Amino acid sequence: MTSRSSFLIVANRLPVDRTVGPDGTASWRRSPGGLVTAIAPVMQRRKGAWLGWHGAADELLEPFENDGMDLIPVPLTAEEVELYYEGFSNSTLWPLYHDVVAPPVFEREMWESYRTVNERFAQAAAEVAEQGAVVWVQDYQLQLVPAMLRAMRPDLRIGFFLHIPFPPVELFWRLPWRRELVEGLLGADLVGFQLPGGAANFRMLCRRLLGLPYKSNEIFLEDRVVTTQAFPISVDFSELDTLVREPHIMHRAKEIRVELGDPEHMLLGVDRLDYTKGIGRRLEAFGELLRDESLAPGEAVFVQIATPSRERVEEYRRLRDDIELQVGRINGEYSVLGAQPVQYFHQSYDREELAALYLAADIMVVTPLRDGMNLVAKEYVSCHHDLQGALVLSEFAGAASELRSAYLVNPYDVEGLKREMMAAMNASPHELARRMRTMRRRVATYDVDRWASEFLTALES
Ligand code: GDG
Repeated sequence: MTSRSSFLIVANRLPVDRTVGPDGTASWRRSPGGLVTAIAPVMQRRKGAWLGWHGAADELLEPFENDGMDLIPVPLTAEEVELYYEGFSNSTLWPLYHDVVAPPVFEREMWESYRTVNERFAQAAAEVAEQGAVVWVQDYQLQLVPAMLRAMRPDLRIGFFLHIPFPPVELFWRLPWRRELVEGLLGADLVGFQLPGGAANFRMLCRRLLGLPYKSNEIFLEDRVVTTQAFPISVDFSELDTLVREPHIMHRAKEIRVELGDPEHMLLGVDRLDYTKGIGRRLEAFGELLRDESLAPGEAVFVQIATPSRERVEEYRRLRDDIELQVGRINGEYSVLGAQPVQYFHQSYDREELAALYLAADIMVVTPLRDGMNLVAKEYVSCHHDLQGALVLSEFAGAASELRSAYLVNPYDVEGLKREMMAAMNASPHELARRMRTMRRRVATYDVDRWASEFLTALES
């Protein structure tokens, strides 16, 4: 591999996971998850390098190649995983940026660790970037990197993209380290957000906190201009569209329905097990539909895939217990012999099985309390070339601003949620096709390629 690159992605994680085969040999496999799903195809085409942590604490690894990408591991100690990753990133920033749907913790040693790790990432990027290279920094774990990197390498073109919402000024203001974070981001030439609202929150914050003037989407610093703009992330529409037309996926989708006992309706939820995703709300609504006898057990099955996530963070452990209690209660009350209304899986699936599940489901239920975008909603739409299937979608997901013909819901309003779920189940094929066609057109034209190329064009211009 080359020692220097003209195009660099800097992200908390490398886009691969290590797997150990039955004979004990380790290999790398592309990991699931929003960010990776979105960027890997772009990386392969541009033959760039990707810098990130490889997932094991206290281990130094040499750069390696996988799946056509040069991968440069950045080490983390076990203590840093606890303080920088589980701590400041996922116990402070994550809840704070998601409208405080869980209480953020503010601890100085977490902040110190965040700064140290960000410095290490910036240093590593500075070492491998060619003169004048384009560096694209990803997400909330690395918000200090742009300014640190600029100080080391003023020749670089630096972009930053935030995958999660950027909160209103009043919420961000609570952060004891608010100034450092904003100054960190302002080290970039281009700061990208999922929605125009996030970009507007950021500009407002720069004015209120640092007194910086702005005009339309440009913030004026003493010696440079920082552009802020929305780039709604998307999925690889054509890859999914092709995949679900494969006979073995279509066959598997039919098989899934049979295995579920041939219910009239199959509802599906696919999420990382995260408190922002509103899993409890949708289960509550489904449970009440059974209680009210709007649905009979056996008539509808709710399949909830809850991929294990951040399992060492206290809030996530509590959430798991709550959800599993709720699932147990609903099934205890409403199961009949041979038919369990909620099928819950705390497991990860491969992409093909996931595609078959999307294809099999006639109602996709996506009810986050707050979500930067939500790729699951767009993946579901990409899989329904049959123009059947309904998407029930939270107004608080970024995706709702594009997928206007979904059954839009406020997940805090359980009655509304029940109403829209029933409307989706009772819709005519004609109505479903009308909605699905509009949504597919949007995702097909604004796919992940377009997202990445619009960002990079804006960054390089
Ligand atoms: C963050 C932001 C933003 C899930 N379970 C499995 C699996 N997945 C895949 C889905 C989808 C991805 O993970 C999840 O993406 P989301 O967008 O829904 O949510 P976050 O993980 O919270 O992502 C979000 C995103 O970043 C991108 O910017 O949209 O708002 O929070 O692609 O398919 N994939 C496989 N097996 C699973 O069990 N293979």
